[in-house]
Amino acid sequence: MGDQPQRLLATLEAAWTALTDAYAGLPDAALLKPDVVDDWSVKDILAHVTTWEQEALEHLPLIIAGGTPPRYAAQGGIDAFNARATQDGRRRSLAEVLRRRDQTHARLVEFIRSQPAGTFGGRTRARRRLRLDTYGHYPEHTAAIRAWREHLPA
Ligand code: NI
Repeated sequence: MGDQPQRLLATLEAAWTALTDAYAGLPDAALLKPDVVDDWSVKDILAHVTTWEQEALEHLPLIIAGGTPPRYAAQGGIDAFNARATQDGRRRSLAEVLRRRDQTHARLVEFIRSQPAGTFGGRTRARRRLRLDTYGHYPEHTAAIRAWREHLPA
């Protein structure tokens, strides 16, 4: 492992911690409340974030190998993909969503660690895809949870 993954992992973990801090301490019932963003609950958001980490894990090996993953347009577009994934998430219990969150994130970190130095260099397609699916994605949802939480009754 080279030094580049260490900095990348620090960036990833800082964004991840900000996300987990945003809902830390909320009771389970609050995690299930809709309307954090549109009709999504925190649970829906976490399932969504996990879906995109899974997408990164699925497609990064091909991108690293120089290939091009299938476009979401072929599946009806990103919005349709997200809507299907949200429905899938709603069929899972909160406990399962949280377990998948932890397992998927751990797999992602392990995957990054396992790659040779330079794999995620600044201008690589692999870095761009990783950013879009993970530490560039979490903050949008972190901010939404924080804004919602400020208006929760104490
Ligand atoms: Ni999102």
